Amino acid sequence: MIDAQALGQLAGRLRSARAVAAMTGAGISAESGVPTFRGPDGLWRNYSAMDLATPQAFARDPRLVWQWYRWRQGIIGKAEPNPGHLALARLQSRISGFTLTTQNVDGLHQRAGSAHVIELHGNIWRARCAGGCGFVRDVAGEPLGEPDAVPVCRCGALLRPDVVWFGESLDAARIELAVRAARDCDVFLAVGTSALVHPAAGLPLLAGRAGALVVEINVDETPLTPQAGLVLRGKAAEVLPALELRL
Ligand code: BJW
Ligand code: ZN
Repeated sequence: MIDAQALGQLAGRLRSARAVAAMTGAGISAESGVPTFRGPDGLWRNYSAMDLATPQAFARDPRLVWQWYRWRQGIIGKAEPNPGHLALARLQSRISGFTLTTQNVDGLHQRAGSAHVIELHGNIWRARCAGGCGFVRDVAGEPLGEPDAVPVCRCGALLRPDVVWFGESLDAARIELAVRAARDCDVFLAVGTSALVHPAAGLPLLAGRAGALVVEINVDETPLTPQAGLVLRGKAAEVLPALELRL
């Protein structure tokens, strides 16, 4: 049962807000059938982050890394945006100064109609040169050679998924935009994220310190919970459409 009082309170704050920032994590895509990372059914239960999501892992075994990303592309390719993605896209058109930042690489926000999405951790539908020549290729719906092969850049170096792995810096322009949105907002919505991975996990804290109401929408408690001014326990795909109805 969604907390109706908290929902009403939040709707009121959103109506009077000058700027709103939302940041999503894997939890918003759970209802679309995309696995999250942490938790009982999370990817890190069966796969080691250090073997798959670090530059060292790619240097050691690029084939294994590509197999894992192709497997995830297969799941994401069949997934559809859910009512949570759709509600966020509509919130953007109804609320002025709405900025959406996501840690997800699945592209489901854009498919739901959200515009100017700040993708902090990249996008699984792009590949880029691992050798640093700057080449980036859209790989949506495109077989990258043999299923088990490692795709090669036109410069001869290997291509890699255009995502941000542990130990890698986030794109400076994107994190700068996300920081600005967090600092400038009146309400910050943290949706479906474990709030463990930095620097993304620091954004709601930044917003809170700058005076924003920080709202957590999540099925479970996270390290952010004690810092949140308002907590809506529940599935993003249910809470966000319910919130939209109250606006
Ligand atoms: C639902 C739901 C439903 C379920 N409805 N909710 C400061 C302090 C400590 C460490 C560091 C620090 N600064 C940097 C670091 C190191 C590291 C880090 O943060 N480590 C921590 C884990 C300790 N960060 C980095 O390395 C970053 N780089 C960086 O900072 O560079 C400079 C630097 C380097 C080294 C040292 C210091 C500085 C890069 C991080 C890159 C993260 N990459 C990944 C993979 C991306 C590509 C891919 O997808 O393959 O990004 S890891 C993975 O975690 C992925 C996610 O975007 C990210 C966050 O996960 P998310 O989205 O929160 O998902 P889950 O699964 O964790 O949580 C799901 C949540 O949903 C849960 O809470 C559920 O309850 C909830 N949920 N169903 C609502 N239906
Ligand atoms: Zn190249």
